[in-house]
Amino acid sequence: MRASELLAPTLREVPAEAEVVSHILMLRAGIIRKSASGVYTHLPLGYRVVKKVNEIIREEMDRKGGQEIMLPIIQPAELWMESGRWDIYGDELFRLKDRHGRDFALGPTHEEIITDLVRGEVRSYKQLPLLLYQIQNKYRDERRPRFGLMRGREFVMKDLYSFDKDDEGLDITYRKMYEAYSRIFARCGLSFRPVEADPGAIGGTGGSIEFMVMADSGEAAIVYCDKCNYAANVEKAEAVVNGVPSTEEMLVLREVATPGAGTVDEVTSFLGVQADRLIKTLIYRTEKETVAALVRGDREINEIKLYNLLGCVQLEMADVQTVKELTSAEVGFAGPVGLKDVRIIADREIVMMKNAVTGANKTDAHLANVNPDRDFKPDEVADIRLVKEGEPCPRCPGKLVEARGIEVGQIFKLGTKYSEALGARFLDENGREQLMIMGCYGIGVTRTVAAAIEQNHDKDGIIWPMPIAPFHAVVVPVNSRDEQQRGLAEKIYNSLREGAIEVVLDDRNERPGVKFKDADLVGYPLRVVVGARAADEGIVEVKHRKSGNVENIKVDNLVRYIKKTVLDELAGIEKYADRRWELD
Ligand code: 9G3
Repeated sequence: MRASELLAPTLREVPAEAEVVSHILMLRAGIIRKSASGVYTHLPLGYRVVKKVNEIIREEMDRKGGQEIMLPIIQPAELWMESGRWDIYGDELFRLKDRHGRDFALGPTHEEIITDLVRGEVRSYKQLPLLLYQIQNKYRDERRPRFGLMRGREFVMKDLYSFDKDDEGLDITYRKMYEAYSRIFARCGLSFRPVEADPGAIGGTGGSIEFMVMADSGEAAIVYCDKCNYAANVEKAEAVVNGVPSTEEMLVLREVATPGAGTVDEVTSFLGVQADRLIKTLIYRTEKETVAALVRGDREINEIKLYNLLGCVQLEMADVQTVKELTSAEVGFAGPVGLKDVRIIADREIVMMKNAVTGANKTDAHLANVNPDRDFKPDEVADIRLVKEGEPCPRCPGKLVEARGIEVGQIFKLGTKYSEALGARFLDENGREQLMIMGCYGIGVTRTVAAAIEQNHDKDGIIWPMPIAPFHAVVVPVNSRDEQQRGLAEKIYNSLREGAIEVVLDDRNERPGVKFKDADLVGYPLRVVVGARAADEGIVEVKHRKSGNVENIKVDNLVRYIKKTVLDELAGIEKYADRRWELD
C-alpha cells in the first residue's frame, strides 16, 4: 500500500471529548472517525485490525466446533415479548417501526433470535451440542457513549450461542469456550485475566466469567489475589468473614443524642467510636417491597449482591419521603431496632457485633449498645458488602489487589432461561421432551481493538502487537526528492510484498520527520529507513517500534531479516497461546 493513496489522515490535535488514550490515538492515527455520538467509521487502518481480530476469533471458534452464521440485526418485537424482555429494556433498546407500523428492535444481543431459529430446526438429542456464532454489529443506545469504541452505540461483537442436551454438556462447552477465549486474547498479544463475574441482567443458571484486559482506563473494577489466580469483578467478589464473634458483655441499650450527626463520619467523631462499631442502615425500594440493608460502618454495600439476593427487577435507594415515613426521622438516623414493615437484610459481619451504635429511628438520636438478636432480628443474613484491596482472598491465604480492567469478553451459562421462554425442546434418548441447555459467549471485537491500544502505546503513539497490526512494516525513503533513494525504496517495498510482508511505502512528499512521527503514531511494528547509506553502502536502518531498537541491515538480507522478525514475533505469541488454559 502506498501512503500517498492510503486514507489514514493523522492529526496533531484531537477533540476534547477524547478522554482515554485509545480514543485519542484512534482519532490521531486515522483509525476511526466519528459519524455520530457513539457511532464510528473504521478507516482502512482500523478495519484491517478489526479483520485480523475477527480471523483469530473465527479460527478459535471453528476449532471448538462453532459454525459461523449471520443473524439479522432487525429483530421482530414479538420475540422480545415472548422472552419478556421487550418491557424490561428501556431506552437502551433501539426500537423502530416498519412501513406497516410493526415493532422491531435493532439487535443489542441475539438470544431471542437464535433460540427462535433453533427451536424450529432442532428436534433430537442427536443434533446436540450445537454451537452457532456470528460476528456482527450490535446496537445499544447507551445514555452516555464515551471512550470511543470502548462504549459505543454501534459496535462489532462475536456472539456464540450453545445448545446442549444437559448440564454436563453445557459444562464441556463452557470449558471449551474458556480455553478458546484465553487463546484468542493471547493470540491478539494482550495481557488479560479471566474474572468471576455476576450473571447480572442476563440471568441464567449462574456461572459467568469476564475476560478483562488490564488497563488503568478500564471501567471495570476487579480484585485479584496476589497468590492464587482467584480474580473477580468487585461486584461479585466474595467477602471473607474474618475474626470471631465479639466476646464483649452485652451492655444495656441506651439512646444517645447526636444532634445533626447523620453520617458515619459525624457519628464516629461525635461519639468517639470507630466506624466498625456502627451498623449502617440503608433503605432500599424494589418493585415489591422496602428493604433495610445493614452493613458495618466501615464497609460499603454491594448493590449487585443485594439485587441478586432479592431477586428483584428494580432496586433503588429509597427516597427521603420513604425514609422519613419508615423511620419517622430525618435521613441519617435509620436503624434496625424497632423498624416495622420492612425486610431487614444484614451483612454477615453484623451478627458478630456486640454493643454497636446505630440510628435510633429518631431525628438527632442514635442507639448505643445495640446487640443483634437481642435488640433486632434480621430477616436474612448474607454477604452484601463490597470487598476492598488488602482483604483476605476467599480461596487462599493471599491478599486481594484492586485493578481496573476493560471487559473484552464474557461467557455465560444460561441454562433454560431462553429455551423455556421460547420453547426450544428436543426429544432425548428415551423419546422424552427436554429443554435445551444454553450458553452464550460474547467478545467485543471493536472494544478489543481499543483495549489493545490501551495496553500497547507510548508517548509517540500506538505499538501494535504483530498479530493484529494493520501492516507489518513501513518503508520510508528519507529524501523524497532523491531519485536513487526513492527507486531503492520502491525496490525494497516490492521485494517485501513478494515476500508476503504487509508493507506500506511512505511515498508522500513530506519531510522525513513527519514520516517518522506518523510511523510511530500509527504504530507499524517495523520501520525500514532508506537513507544515503542505502545507495553508498547498501545498508538500511530497521527500527523496532516496540523495543525502539535500530538495526543496520544489508539490503540483500532485508527481506529475510524482516520475514524472520515478523514470523519470530508471531511464533512467540502463538507459543504463549498454546500453553494450557485451565478453567479451575
Ligand atoms: C438489551 C440491551 C442491552 C443489553 C442486553 C439486552 C447486555 C443484554 C447482556 C448480554 C449477554 C450476552 C450474548 C453475547 C454475550 C453477552 N446489554 N445484555 O442482554 F436489550 Cl438494550 O448481551 N449476550
